[in-house]
Order: sequence, then C-alpha cells, then structure tokens
Amino acid sequence: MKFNVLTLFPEMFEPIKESILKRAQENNVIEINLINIRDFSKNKHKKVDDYPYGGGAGMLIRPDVVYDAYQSIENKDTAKVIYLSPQGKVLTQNKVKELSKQENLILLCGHYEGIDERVLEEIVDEEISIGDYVLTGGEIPAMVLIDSVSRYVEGVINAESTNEESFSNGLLEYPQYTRPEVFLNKKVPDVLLSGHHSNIENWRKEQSIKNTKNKRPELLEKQL
Ligand code: 4GS
Repeated sequence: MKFNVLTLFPEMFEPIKESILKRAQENNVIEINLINIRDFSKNKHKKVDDYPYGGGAGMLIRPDVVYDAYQSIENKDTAKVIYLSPQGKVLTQNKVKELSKQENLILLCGHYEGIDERVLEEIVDEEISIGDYVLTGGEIPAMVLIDSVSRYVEGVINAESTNEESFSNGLLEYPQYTRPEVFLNKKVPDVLLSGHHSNIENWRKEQSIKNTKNKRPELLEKQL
C-alpha cells in the first residue's frame, strides 16, 4: 500500500520510520512518499502562504502550490485523497479497516490556519479528523492514520494481533500479564497459569466486558 503525503514539513515524519513501520517499508509492504508542498512554490522566496481575503487571523496556504504538488503525484487518478482536518468525520477502527483496502492514498496536511477552499473542493475526496481538538498541523493526524491503517495491511503485523485487541469485538482488551509470577506481592491470576484454554477464554471475555463497563461504558451502549 502506498501513502503519498502532501506536507510543508516532511521532516516531521521521522517517527513512522521506526519499529514495525520501518520493517514494513524495508519489506516493501507499505511505501510512504513524502511530497514537500514548498517545492512547488513559484515564488523566489519559496513562499506558499498568504493573507485571507476578507481579513482575519493567520495565513492560508495558496491553492496553486497545493494543486501543483498534487499534480506531481504518480497514479494520482487511482488514489483517494484525504484531507486531515477537525471538520472531518472522526477516525474509528472501522474506518481504519476500510481504508486499509485502498492501494493508494494521498494525505493532505494543512498547517497554519488552513488551505484555500477552492483546491480542497477540487482534489479532496474525504475529510478525516483524529479527534475533537485543535492541533498546529495535519502532520500528526496523517501519521496517526498511516500507523493505524498500516497495521491492517497484510504482512505488517501478525493477523491474530488485530483480532484480539481493543475495539476488534467492540470491547476493550482484557488485562495481560508476563513474568515474574509475583510482582510487588501481586500474583498473576491463577486461571492464566492453569493451562485450561476454555477457562482462560471465558475469563478474558468477562474481563473485557468489565473493563469496557468501567472505562468506556458508551462503547457497550453502542453494541446494544
Ligand atoms: C486536525 C484534527 C487538526 C486545524 C491543522 C487547525 C492546523 C489543525 N486534523 N484532526 N489548522 N484534530 N488540524 O486539528 O485532523
């Protein structure tokens, strides 16, 4: 799967070059193509932003530079274009799973106060938010999307991991334990040492429900 990212700050994307996503890129299972919008400025000072018509605070990114950056992307016509913005639908695990079926995505990151509306109308297919709060730019949201979607791309992680985690069954995950068997006088629950697979499975299901009731009761209401 290919993620093309349109950004003014390609250097912000170092965090997704480590760990699991590093291996996925080395194995050519995912590809992350960073496009610096500033490279498409025709201004002698490489300026990309300007004042909003009608006045108001802050600067906006010009539509022409964003459009030229978009036009430079190979296979742009087969790609879905996503604009990361607090005006979008909030990203959910179901949406993450759905996006992982795409072969080619273009992620548009705003910065400053935003982007001229006309280029958004022209190129954006879908607007997605990572939550109801305001950030300084769309780069962190784009990384959140790349990280969460990549986990569902075949070969990135073990398929079992995506079947047993929080949200996969609409519930939060059960508590987990590793060695030592006793830590600060707290013992690992006996059932997990019993080797009785169906008892373990039942205990985990029970704990998942209890955890969800205590921490995120609204998730259970959604299930009914
Ligand atoms: C989000 C968000 C965001 C909005 C970008 C103000 C700079 C900023 N993007 N989910 N301008 N929440 N974007 O806060 O996606």
